[in-house]
Amino acid sequence: PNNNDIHAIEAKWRQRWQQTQIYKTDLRDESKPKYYNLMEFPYPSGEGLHVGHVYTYSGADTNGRYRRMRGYNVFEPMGFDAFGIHSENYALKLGINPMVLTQRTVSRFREQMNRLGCMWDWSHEVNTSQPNYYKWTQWLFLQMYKAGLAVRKSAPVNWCPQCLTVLANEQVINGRCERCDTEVIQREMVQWFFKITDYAERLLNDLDKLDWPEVSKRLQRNWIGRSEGAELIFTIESTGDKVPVFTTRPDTVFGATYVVLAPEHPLVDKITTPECREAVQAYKEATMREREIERLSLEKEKTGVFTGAYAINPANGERIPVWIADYVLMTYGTGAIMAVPAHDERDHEFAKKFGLPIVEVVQSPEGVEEQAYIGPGQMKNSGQFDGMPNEEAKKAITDWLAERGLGKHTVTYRLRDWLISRQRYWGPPIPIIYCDNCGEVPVPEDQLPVELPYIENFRPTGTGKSPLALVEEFYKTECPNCGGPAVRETDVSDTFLDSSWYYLRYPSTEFDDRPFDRDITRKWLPVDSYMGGKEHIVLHHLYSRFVTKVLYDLGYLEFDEPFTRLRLHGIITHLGAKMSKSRGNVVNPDEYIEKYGADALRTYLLFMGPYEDDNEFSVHGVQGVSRFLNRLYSLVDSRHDYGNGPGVDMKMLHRTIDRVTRGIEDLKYHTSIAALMEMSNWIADVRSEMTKEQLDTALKNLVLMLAPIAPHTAEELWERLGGAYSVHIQPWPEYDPSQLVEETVTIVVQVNGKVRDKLELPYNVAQEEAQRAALESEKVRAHLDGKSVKNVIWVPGKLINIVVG
Ligand code: ANZ
Ligand code: ZN
Repeated sequence: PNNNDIHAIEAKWRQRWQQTQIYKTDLRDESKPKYYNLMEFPYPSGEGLHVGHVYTYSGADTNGRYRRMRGYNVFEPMGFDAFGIHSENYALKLGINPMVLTQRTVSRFREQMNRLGCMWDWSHEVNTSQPNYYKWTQWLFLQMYKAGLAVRKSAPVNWCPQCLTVLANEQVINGRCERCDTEVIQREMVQWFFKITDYAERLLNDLDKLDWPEVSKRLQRNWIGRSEGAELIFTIESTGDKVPVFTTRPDTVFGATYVVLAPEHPLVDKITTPECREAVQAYKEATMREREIERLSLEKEKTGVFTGAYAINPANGERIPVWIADYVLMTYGTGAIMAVPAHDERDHEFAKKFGLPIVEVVQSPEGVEEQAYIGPGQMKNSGQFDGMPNEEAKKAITDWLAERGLGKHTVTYRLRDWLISRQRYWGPPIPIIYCDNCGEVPVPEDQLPVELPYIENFRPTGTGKSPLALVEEFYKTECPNCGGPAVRETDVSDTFLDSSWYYLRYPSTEFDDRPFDRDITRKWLPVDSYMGGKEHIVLHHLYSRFVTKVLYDLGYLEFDEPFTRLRLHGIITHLGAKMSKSRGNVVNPDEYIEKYGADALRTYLLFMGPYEDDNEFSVHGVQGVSRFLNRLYSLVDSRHDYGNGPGVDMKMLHRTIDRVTRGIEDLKYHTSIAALMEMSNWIADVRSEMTKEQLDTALKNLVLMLAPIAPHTAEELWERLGGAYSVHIQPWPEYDPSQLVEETVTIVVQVNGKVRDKLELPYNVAQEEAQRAALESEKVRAHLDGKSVKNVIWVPGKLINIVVG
């Protein structure tokens, strides 16, 4: 078929699917097992659909269609993450109110998306910027508030001078704003926070029970950043104030020769002596202007000033000076450290610069004058602990100080509380009212939603207040408690709050009186498969897990992890680099759909390489796949001229079913497509020798297996083959294992990575069997010489590597 034919065919089937509502899921169907097939919903930003979106949706939709053919009741919803800075920045650029503009971008997105032929059930669409959705986002805020997990506090926050708003730590990438790449500065402000840190331990431990990629588990672990150590108490000599410090090296406390407070530490002003006041004040102001990553950098020249105060070292009673320095952060540990220049690099550098004493307490091979020694060793200069291995001394010293009330074992997390407030317009107003009599009052649930008003001037004010703070009709209100005059909170909440619970809403969109229905939720959640890109690991995924756990604790949910199985696709590169406007290598999906049809683009994207790896996009590749799909049309259309032969061996069919199935299950879609290509070549080669029935069987199976990947093409070919509507509700083909019994594969056998033999083994041989055969091989045994097997690496159908030692 030519271009026009392809467009006509694809449009025809999309229309038919829509008319027959074939993708509307009966959520109450009890006859089949459920499968909740979730994929990331887009920010409907200005640029329109990106090829990255198409990549996510092609892979996830193929998975959903395949599961459906496997007999599952598949729910595949879609929606729009339409609130937030992405949409608002675009609105600011065009000077159109986001309330108007977002409707436009959403329709445009929906139109573009619909051309992809995914089996989305649009009857459950969510749009986070609609009152019927954000009413429940506000409800979620109130649940957090009631549970004591939403708190208002003054804190240094990341401020983007371009977007004129605060950012969560997760939105600061290398010290720059995630959205606009401007350098982020620190600012002290009163803000709403969610206490995600209360959940740090569970968020960490429960990673073990998830079927998630190792890389996302690792990144989440690092982000949570658990550190085991101790809090030791130093006492300020002049005031008697207790200063707890967090340390991972309590064994080195006898070597603590000074204390450093973060410049923002609340005790600084109190303990600073009059002679030092001026210098301390100047230093504090200079620090305010710095960015966190600079402060933490090892390379940065150390700076700091003496406060004039002294503290008592709890281990040896020595009087040591108290400094302030920017390398100590207020937001980690206790905001204060004991400095041990002999065994910490930064302290060493600092001590050298300011002439502070260096006392070695863990025996080092080369002394500590030139360089800090961070390795293990025997304790010295540490009283009764001398001679003890330092690892042991960590516990012994902490126990000893704890007995005297001067310390305790603790665990600290790098994770910070989730900053919720945004001084912007385009988000759900935070549902809190401030009353002079009653203080902070949550908006009663029956008064939700607190509707976001349409306002002319939606630009960020730059004053640290939301544009809503200029709208009297919005913020002036009555106290729900005492009826007195009161004002509303004028900040809106972070976009990541909107998306932290959207998967709970999809199945329950029909309910206006509850965020998610208990029965439907019990049936449909947790999500069976979640697919998306790699950019959301420490933001969206972590927040979603947190929200789920809180709702579980509050009794609203019966599970405490939202996404049972998570899979992340790789990045698409083009002309050797990650796509970006500045490089001019952005692939516009519309262009390819226009030229070759949606199926060709879908199929090509999945054919590029392993779905979870980064892959290079090539124009020739799309053309090649388009030719393959065209060849299928001729195979089908010319079938009446063939199939008059005596019959052929049909092993190829069975082998293909097996390969395609495994490819889809393992997200190696490219191998499934390669198998389909090989099978189509085989049909072309042997169709003269086939019987009518064989040719028909081969073609029908080919089309069935193509259906999840190229849904329009398969539907059209299925109809031409006389199949009943629709190909997408047919059962997935099963191969006959007995057909593959005499088939063999060549398995390469390695010992410690070196090839020692090649064995012809039955097709689909299992690991145990291959291992047994390998260990029986003479050539292999010659290299084992009695050593014991440490590990076996098995690549099904290809290779077995026996690791001995
Ligand atoms: C004394 C000490 C001696 C330390 C030594 C290290 C080595 P992680 O592993 O990242 O958790 N620290 C504690 N709070 C800090 C803050 N707010 N800002 C900057 N640094 C801080 O790091 C824990 C170590 O980082 C702590 O252990 C403390 O220095 C420092 F030989 O205490 B240590
Ligand atoms: Zn009141």
